[in-house]
Amino acid sequence: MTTNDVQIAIIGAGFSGLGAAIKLTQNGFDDFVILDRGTDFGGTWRDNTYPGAACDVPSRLYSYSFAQNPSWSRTYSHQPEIHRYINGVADRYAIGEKTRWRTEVTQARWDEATRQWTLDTERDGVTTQVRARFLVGAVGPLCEPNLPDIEGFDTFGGTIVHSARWDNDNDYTGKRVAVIGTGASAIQVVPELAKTVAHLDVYQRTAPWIVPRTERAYSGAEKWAFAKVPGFQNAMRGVVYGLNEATAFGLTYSPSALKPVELICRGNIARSIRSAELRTKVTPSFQVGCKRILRSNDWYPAIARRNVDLITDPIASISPTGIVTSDGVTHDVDVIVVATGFHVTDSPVFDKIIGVDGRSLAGVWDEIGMQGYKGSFINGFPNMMLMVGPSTGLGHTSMVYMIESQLNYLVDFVKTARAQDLTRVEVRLDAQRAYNADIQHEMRNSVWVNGGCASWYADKHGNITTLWPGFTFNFRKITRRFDIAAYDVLRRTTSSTPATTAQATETVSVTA
Ligand code: N01
Repeated sequence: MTTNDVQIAIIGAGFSGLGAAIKLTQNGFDDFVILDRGTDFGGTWRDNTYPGAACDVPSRLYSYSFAQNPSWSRTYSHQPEIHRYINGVADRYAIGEKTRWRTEVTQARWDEATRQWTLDTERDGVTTQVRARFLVGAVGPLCEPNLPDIEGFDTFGGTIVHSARWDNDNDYTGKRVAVIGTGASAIQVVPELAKTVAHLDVYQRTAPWIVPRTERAYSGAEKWAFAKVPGFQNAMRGVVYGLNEATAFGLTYSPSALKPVELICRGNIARSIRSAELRTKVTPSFQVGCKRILRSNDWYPAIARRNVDLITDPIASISPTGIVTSDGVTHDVDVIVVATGFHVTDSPVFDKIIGVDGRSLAGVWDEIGMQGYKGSFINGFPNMMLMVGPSTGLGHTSMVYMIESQLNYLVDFVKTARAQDLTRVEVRLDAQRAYNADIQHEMRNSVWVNGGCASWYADKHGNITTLWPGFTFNFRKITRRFDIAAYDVLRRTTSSTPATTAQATETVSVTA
C-alpha cells in the first residue's frame, strides 16, 4: 500500500474545504492535499441537483468575501450557478492540482506515537494511506442523506430517490409520484415536479413557516455597477448582512420580536390558498423560527394544484406498490422522493474519525453530546479542526460568513503551530466545557429551545448543538486569533522534556 505524507490533509472540497485550501495557500502553506469522493468542487452544491434546487440566502452574501461575484444572474442563486461559481473560484486559485478526486476517506486515526493522523483512502478499489500532521474535516453537516425509518421501505417495487442524490436521467413526466417531507428541499422540488407528473402526493409531518421569496433577475446596469463602481458590491453585501443579522436578535433573545415575520407568513398562506381546509393544514403550530424559516412563492400554489394532494395522515408503512397511511389507505405511486434531510448530529462520518485511546468521534459525542470548542476543535482529537462543527449552523444568514470566520482561526492556528513548532495541540476539556455551557446559556431564551417544535438542530441529549446563538459578528470576533491558552500543546524539542504552555497538563513525552 502506498503512503503519502503531508502537513495538512483536508477532507472535503465544498465551500469550507476549498476555502481552507485557498487561505492556506495565500498564507504560504503549500504542503496540503484535499481528498474528496466526488469529481469536482461544490460539496452539497454539487450533490443537490434536484429540480428547483436553489439557495435561500441572497446571492450577494452567498459567496466568499475575497471572491465576490458581480455577475450573479439573480438576487437568489440556483444550484447550477453556485456550483459553477465554486468551481470557477477553485480554478482561479489552482486548487484542483492539490485535490484527489473519487477518493473516499474510509477512516482517519490519530497516532499518538508519531503525533500524526493516518487516513485510509479508497479510490477505484485501491487503498492508499495519507499521513498528515494536521487534519481539517470539511465534510459539511449536510452530506449524508437521511433515509426515513419506515416499515417496508425496502419492499417498495418502484423507484426511491433522495433529494440529495437526484438522478437527472430519470424522467418522472406522467408518473405518479410521492414526496415525503416538507422541509427546505421539498418546498423547492415539489413545485417543479408538480408541473410534469400525472399526480403528486406530498406527505407532511410538520408544516413549515414560509415567507415569500423576493427573487428577481439582476439588470445589466446592476451587474455593471457591481463590477465597476468601487465599493458598491461591498456596500450591498453589507446591507444584506445587516438586514439578516437583525433576525438573529429575535431568534436568540426575543422570539416575540418575530411576530411580524409570522404575520408575513400567514399573509403568504392567505394570499396563495383559497381552501380553508388546506390553509389550516399548512399553518404551523410552533413559533416561527423554531425550524428554518423557508422562502417560496410557488410552494402554496403547487400544493393547491388539482394534481397534487397534501397528505397529513401519518405514514404507517410502505408497501410494494405505494405508501400506506395510518387510516389504512394505500396510496399507489411509481416513484417515492424522500426529501427527509440529512444525518447532521449522527453522521456516519463521525464513526470514521478515531481520536485518542481509539475513541471515535461518534462515541465521544454519544456520551457528552455534540460539543466542540469554537465549532472547530474537540477534546480527544488533537491536531484536528472541523469546519462547520458544533454550534456553527445558522437559521438567518450565510454559512459562508461562519466558514470564513473559521478560516481565520485555521490560518492563525497553523501559523502558531509553525512559529512555536507545536507537534500536538488539543483543546482542554475544561475550556470546551465552559465554552459549551456559555453557548447553552446564550440559547436559553431562544426560539429553538422554547418554540415548541422538534428539529434536527438538537442532538440526542436534547441540546441545540448545531446552531450558533446570536449575532455572527461575535463568532467572527472569537475566531480572529488562535487562543493557545485554551489548549494543551507539546512542542518539538531537542531534549525529551515536554515543553508545554503554562496551562498544559499533558504529561506525554515528546518524541517528535
Ligand atoms: O431536510 P429537513 P431538507 N416521515 O430536515 C420530514 C439546508 N437546505 O433536506 O419537520 C415523514 O429540513 C421532516 O418532517 P419534520 C437547510 O439548512 C438549504 O429539506 O421532521 N416525514 C421534514 O419535513 C435545511 O434546513 C437550502 O416533522 C419525515 C423533512 O422531512 C437543510 O438543508 C435548500 C420523516 C426534512 O426536512 C435540510 O433541508 C435545501 C419521516 N420518517 C436545503 N423524516 C437552501 O436554500 C423526515 N421527515 C440554502
